[in-house]
Amino acid sequence: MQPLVGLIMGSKSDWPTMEHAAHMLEKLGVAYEAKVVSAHRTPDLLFDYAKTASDRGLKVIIAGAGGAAHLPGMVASQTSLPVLGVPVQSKALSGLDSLLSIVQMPGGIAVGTLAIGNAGATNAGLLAAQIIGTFDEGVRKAVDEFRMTQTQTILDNPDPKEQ
Ligand code: RP5
Repeated sequence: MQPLVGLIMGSKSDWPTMEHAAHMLEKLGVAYEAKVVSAHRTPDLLFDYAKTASDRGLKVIIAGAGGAAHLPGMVASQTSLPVLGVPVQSKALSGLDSLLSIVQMPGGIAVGTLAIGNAGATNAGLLAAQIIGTFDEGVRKAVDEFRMTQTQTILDNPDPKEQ
């Protein structure tokens, strides 16, 4: 299947976080490609990836990085596709460095910044699916069903002492 979402990250060490985005995309039936693309270690690859993304059929890019996390912003500078940034939780500063690096974009180049860590990666997958769902009926239905199931699961199990 033609990938619609590009799931990129600065390092293989980001995968335990970013796989949460992958799981959500898989759950919702969204075709994606996953790749390590580093702003600092492979800058030429970053430019090539971002510049060719739209022509290759991608509709959304999810970019996760930690520390001095320039990847989402630099990708956004090279493509008009929507870019969702996931701040990976760093060891030294618990991801606050990643968050601030990603969220504080100058006006004129947009990155949609998610929460630090696993929840942010999960929601990046969900938000990407919601964007794809604006033109793909099957994905839109999968998102609606996911949300209904989530709600019903809580309504069916309201006792916090029970598993
Ligand atoms: C960033 O530096 C990566 O996104 C990663 O979160 C962080 C550390 O990378 P490694 O040293 O673990 O490869 O570019």
